[in-house]
Amino acid sequence: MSYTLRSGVMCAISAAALSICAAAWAATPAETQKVRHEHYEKLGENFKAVRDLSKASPTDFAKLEKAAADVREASVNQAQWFPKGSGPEAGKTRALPEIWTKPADFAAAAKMFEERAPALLAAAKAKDLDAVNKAFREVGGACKNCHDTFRAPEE
Ligand code: ASC
Repeated sequence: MSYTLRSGVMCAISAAALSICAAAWAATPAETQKVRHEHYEKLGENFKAVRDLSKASPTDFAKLEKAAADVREASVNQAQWFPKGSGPEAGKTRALPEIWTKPADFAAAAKMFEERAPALLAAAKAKDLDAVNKAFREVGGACKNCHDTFRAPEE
């Protein structure tokens, strides 16, 4: 369960309620861009935390599992972060127009991450660092796959 605060309303987002909640949620395109940016930045931090924790010796498996769980949660329903109108037309963003002009390809890229993330969490739960490293590389490949087509390079 994740929560998003919009216009003073706490949206409790379950998988079923998500589309309704997400629709109510994006106040302005600029605000959508901002919360999207923060969301993916936090995902990057959690992903790097998984890597760093997997290399620490001894590692903190509770922290590793929490970071992996947050990565997994971020992999679900990514479409919510990309409502129509929140691309470059709405302000400075590295989200490319292809997200909206090639929706099937974008959905496939998002699905790749969603399908690979559970193995990372399972490996962390199992305290299996070899499996964590393998899943980390696979999830990283999904990040890169999407970024190659749908995210502009850093300026
Ligand atoms: C990260 C991060 C990404 C991905 C990507 C994987 O840690 O911030 O965007 O990994 O570089 O290839």
